[in-house]
Amino acid sequence: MQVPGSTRSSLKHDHLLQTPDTFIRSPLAGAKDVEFIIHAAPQMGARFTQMTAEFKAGGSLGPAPAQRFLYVLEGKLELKAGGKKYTLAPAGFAYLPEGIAHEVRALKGSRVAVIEKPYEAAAGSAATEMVVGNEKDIKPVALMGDETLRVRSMMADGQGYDFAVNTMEYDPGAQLSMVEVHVMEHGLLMLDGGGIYRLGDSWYPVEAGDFIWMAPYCPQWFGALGKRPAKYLLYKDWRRHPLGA
Ligand code: UGY
Ligand code: MN
Repeated sequence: MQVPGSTRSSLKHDHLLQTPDTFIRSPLAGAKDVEFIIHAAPQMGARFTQMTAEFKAGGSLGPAPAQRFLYVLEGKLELKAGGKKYTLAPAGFAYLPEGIAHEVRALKGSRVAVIEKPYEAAAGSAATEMVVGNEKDIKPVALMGDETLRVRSMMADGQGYDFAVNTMEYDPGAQLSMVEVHVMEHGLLMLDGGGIYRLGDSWYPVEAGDFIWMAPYCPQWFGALGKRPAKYLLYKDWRRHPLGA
């Protein structure tokens, strides 16, 4: 039982650990029958938004204010875009370039990770295109040759794309081989299992359902604990010069 007034959630200048006991749900203009847990937003220093959208059956999203990425955690979505209709089951995902007309409707009660980022055009790079798929169909790549740590990249490859969304799956006992310190920021949703996350100079036990935001240059490391693989969904901005040139 949780001691009243206590939580694992922690906000520091370069990171946020947000655990489900602290989630607050709110509606957003444009969406119908959907409640949003707004995990990361410019209000806390992020340059993107990450939310969990909880749909009632028939619920729908409003227009996107930026590029939009959807990853289905539970349930089933219907996506209409580019004159086509898609059904997204759990682990189904879609990338929608900024400005593309689309409709998103839940075919049953659903939970969906929604990431939105203003597009940063780069001179000489082609416009981005919509991507729709299922993470289960993506071949994993061993991180730095480590077969116990598997990465699946969902976004298309190419200079036009200014962010990535990957899943990272760790066998029990697997760990990042180094403490990373980098210019990219991260939004991270724990999907399965658990372990210890180092963020800055703090070490946190984390488990499925937790959200983490890491600011640029936040020192970060993860080691998986327990008897089942740990898995998380990871956003990062990349491929753009820090000066915006
Ligand atoms: O891609 C990444 O930067 C990743 N290895 N970071 C992380 O898992 N915290
Ligand atoms: Mn990283």
